[in-house]
Amino acid sequence: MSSRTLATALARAWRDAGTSVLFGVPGGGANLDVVGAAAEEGIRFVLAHDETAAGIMASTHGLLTGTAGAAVVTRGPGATAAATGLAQATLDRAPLVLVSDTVPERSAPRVAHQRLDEQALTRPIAKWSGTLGTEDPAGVAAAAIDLARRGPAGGVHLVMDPTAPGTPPPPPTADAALDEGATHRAAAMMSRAERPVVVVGLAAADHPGLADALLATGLPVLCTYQAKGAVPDSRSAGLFTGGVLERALLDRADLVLAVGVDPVELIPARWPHDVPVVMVHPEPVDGSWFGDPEIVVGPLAGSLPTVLGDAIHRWEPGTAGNARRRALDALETGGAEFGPHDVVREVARAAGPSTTLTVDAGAHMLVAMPLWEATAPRRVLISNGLATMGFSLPAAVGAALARPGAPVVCLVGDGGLGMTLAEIETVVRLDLDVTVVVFNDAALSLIEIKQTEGQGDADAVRYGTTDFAAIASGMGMRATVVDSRQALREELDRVRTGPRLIDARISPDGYAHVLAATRG
Ligand SMILES: Cc1ncc(C[n+]2csc(CCOP(=O)(O)OP(=O)(O)O)c2C)c(N)n1
Ligand SMILES: [Mg+2]
Repeated sequence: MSSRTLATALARAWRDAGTSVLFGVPGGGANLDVVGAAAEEGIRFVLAHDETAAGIMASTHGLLTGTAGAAVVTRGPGATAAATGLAQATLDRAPLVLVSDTVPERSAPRVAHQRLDEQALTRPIAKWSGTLGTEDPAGVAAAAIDLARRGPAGGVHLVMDPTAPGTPPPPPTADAALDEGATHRAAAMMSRAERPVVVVGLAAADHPGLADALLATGLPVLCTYQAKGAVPDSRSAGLFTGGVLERALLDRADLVLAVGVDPVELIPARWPHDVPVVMVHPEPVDGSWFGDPEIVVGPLAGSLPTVLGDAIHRWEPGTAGNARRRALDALETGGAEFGPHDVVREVARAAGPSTTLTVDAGAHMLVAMPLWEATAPRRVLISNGLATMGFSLPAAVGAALARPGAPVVCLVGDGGLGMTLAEIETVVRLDLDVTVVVFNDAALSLIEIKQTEGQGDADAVRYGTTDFAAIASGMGMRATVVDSRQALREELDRVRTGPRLIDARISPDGYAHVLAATRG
């Protein structure tokens, strides 16, 4: 069998699943076959600069279009460079099918060049890793795509080898049936509670009718980072960070109802609240972070109405709004210098309601996530399960292609942008409406504020100042340096669409306060 035959089987399976864009960095014949076969099936190829970036673009595109993201990389260094992208998809529960070629099994005894055990490499970071080979490639490709999409979604790695039989993915497990006993126990707990707080997590973010159902109860609702907007921010009680930001509200709760909260969203801090917890989840889930919760497994459409019941609870009117405002107040620094709060507020002011925001890992995230108001789920995208730097620019590319005509704002630190800089050219080449805003403090600020005596000095966490505007200009992107709130405002008013970059020279002074107010 030829690699083209395998590529065609995969491209057809992608097409049948609704995939419209393939991302990647080709490295030779077999993976160019994937590019060519995809084109024949009407799937557009988008060339990235880096394999992890290609994976993040693809998984974001898959997440937002409800299909499976598609990425192609070459054997050896292509596969190793894709590792973080694959892990991001897996731990952030985004659907991705990554395909690489390999030194074919038949030539492996004499070819050592670029020969790696690619499946051993990706097995721990993929939802599943297997070979697309001669036995039923169409069936294997379709099953791999299905596996990537099933909740919890994740990254699947297919290694193309036209000389090997291939490995079928594990058969799908049946969707979990509703656990009636647990549903009724949970409903009884809820009806006894006077002040339950609801926490919405990523597995419930897209559940139809969720916001209406929760708001109708009058209960305060917190959303995890990845579920931000599931209940519009203007009506929620704010973010569930797992730290101290929402603690005043949770201290008053006598029950916590976690809806679709995936343990991957929960930071390593200990759960400090000694109240009953009910978890409602579409699939079996590990609840040990919360201690010993009552877990209701099954379709949310079946469990949630019963668990919510119709009891009247005892929260004072305005509780959610007060909790949200208290959290925002706690994050204020009162600093006079141009800082991250100014940047987020100005960019948010200029952004239209259809904007998608992507946020990177770093101290700027701690300001951006609570201050930005989301009106709908999946409008704010962040890597939280892997929490990888270098997420937001490739995610912005994936989001802009998934939502043509709608603007994307990419917030990123100078450290994270340094990791993905070349994708600025991708934004320009594709002429995407992406505004990149870099919080340029020439430092790994989140690490600097955590650094203590005996952990190195400034050299361990600080860079020299980089002129990101000059770099972006060199790649053909409109770009400006701003060093005041006024200058930022003027630039945002002057130019309303991307591709463009704003290099915001901020003071990181307020971050220590923000970290303490968020995490304690
Ligand atoms: C790929 C990767 N490497 C390292 C880290 C650990 N880390 C988390 S935040 C951070 C600093 C980020 O610096 P920058 O992008 O400049 O953002 P800032 O904290 O300054 O806002 C680091 C090193 C990570 N999350 N991901
Ligand atoms: Mg920085």
